[in-house]
Amino acid sequence: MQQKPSLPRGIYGITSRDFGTSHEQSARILLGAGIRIIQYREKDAPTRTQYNEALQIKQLCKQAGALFIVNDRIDVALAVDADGIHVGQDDMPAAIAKKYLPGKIIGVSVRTEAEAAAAQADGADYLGAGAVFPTSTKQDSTFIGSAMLAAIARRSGIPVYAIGGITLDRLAELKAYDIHGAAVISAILNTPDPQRTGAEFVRAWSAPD
Ligand code: TZP
Ligand code: MG
Repeated sequence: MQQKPSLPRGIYGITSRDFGTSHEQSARILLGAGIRIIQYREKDAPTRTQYNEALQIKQLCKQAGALFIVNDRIDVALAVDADGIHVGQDDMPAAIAKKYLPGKIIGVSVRTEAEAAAAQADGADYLGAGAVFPTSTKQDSTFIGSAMLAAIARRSGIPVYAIGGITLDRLAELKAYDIHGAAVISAILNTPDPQRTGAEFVRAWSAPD
């Protein structure tokens, strides 16, 4: 089995159709901004639509040399040969995702150190910790605060991406923690020029403090 690709540091892009772009358009924007890990996140569309969209975005990521992760759906990830899957605490267990997607990247959403430890024990390759700050993008999310993010990142043996309510202003604070990167939706896509904003995030992550 091939070695898993290494997870890019910095900004983790997530597609959305909540802010006036299609999933495909948001993927093009995020890739154009220089982001090198993209997650397709769709909660409602029919399976065939998800398959078609995921296939399209997978091709775009491949051309750009970016990793492609599918949210929630093991079947869609499998069908389009995605690089990985991202599951939350109410989704398929990480261990099951790992079983059916051998060799693929497994990401798990966590809110506590206990969830982080369990995800690692289940074989997760990275964690999404959050929501760090309040966000209206995911209505059912609880916000954990930056102290909890710091605690999870400090004790984690695998890469941690911060998620939830992350803005350019807050990125500087988060960079002080031992995180691998930050996942951002609205602060990039819900702006007048999202590709430019995305590029600003990429620059801000790499800029010296
Ligand atoms: N998981 C925890 S918070 C969140 C997800 C998917 C939404 C993040 O969106 P935004 O707009 O960057 O706050
Ligand atoms: Mg989920």
